[in-house]
Amino acid sequence: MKISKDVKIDLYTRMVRQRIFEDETTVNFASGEMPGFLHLSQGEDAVPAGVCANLSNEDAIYTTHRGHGCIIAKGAEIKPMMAELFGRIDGCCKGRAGSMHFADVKTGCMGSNGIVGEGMRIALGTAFAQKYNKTNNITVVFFGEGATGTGAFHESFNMAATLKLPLVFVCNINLYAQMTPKSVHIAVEDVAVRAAGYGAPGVTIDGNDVEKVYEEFAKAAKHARAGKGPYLLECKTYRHHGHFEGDPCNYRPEGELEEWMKKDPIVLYEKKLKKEAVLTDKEMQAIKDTARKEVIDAVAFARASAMPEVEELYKDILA
Ligand SMILES: Cc1ncc(C[n+]2csc(CCOP(=O)(O)OP(=O)(O)O)c2C)c(N)n1
Repeated sequence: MKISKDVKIDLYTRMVRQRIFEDETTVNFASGEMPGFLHLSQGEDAVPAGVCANLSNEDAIYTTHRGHGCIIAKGAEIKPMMAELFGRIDGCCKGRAGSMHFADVKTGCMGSNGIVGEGMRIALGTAFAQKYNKTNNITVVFFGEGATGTGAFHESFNMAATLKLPLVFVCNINLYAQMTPKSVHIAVEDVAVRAAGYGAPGVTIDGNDVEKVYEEFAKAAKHARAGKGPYLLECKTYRHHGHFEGDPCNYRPEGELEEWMKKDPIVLYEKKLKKEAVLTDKEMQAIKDTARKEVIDAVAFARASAMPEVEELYKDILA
């Protein structure tokens, strides 16, 4: 597949926006301005970028407690996202959701989920509706390897395969489920092999290579849009931060983070883009500066937004 210059710049921009959003978030969280927990996905940035560059607003995504990157890559506005993290009324969920339960329906971000694996069951409903209404749209559910041991994963995959739903399962292997290494709780080297148990394709790729993710996800999306049912894309990557902000990471072997930092997807892609004369250092810096300004403006927007009134608790409730 020949990837155009515009797409390459788009992939780079999607990664940079995620990274800079989380850089700023870390600082504000540490200063105590943001309530709740924070799980960052820095280091995994190539996966949302490569996947979401293949999607439109009418395609749906579901993500996890570690979902900021996916939502930014899918195109949600930064200001309401930041206000949500600050728990303010101008947040994309009016300050009720916080980091772990973000949603932005107009860009197809149908929900994050703090319950490991449960996004998959909800994604089945969207995928079913897309098929039933003959839309040609697809649903993508992101999750970590920890979720592949849940009943939700197997039940959802089985149902998606049986009903031939347009649902792509994207598994980010970041080597740990909380503090538990993958080797301790998963019996197979590549979880992609599990798709065969449901008669679906399963593919394992380098999740730090954004163009690889883009190309391989394009195949998965084509499969799902053609009515052939689910697809499992396993992306091997690493999270630079701890499981949550404040995690001392004392379970990581010495030198592991340093080895993975050499494979930082943004740094790798910058080298490639420069070598191919797609972008100069100055142009890449300009993309970063734009992203940083956007995030700094979003922090000011969030700080200026009011806290929700108590009555807000009783609105938007369906019974
Ligand atoms: C059903 C359920 N069990 C346990 C937890 C506690 N928990 C929160 S995150 C997590 C690990 C998730 O690991 P993984 O799915 O690999 O995602 P990652 O955090 O690596 O992105 C666990 C066990 C939970 N939130 N939900």
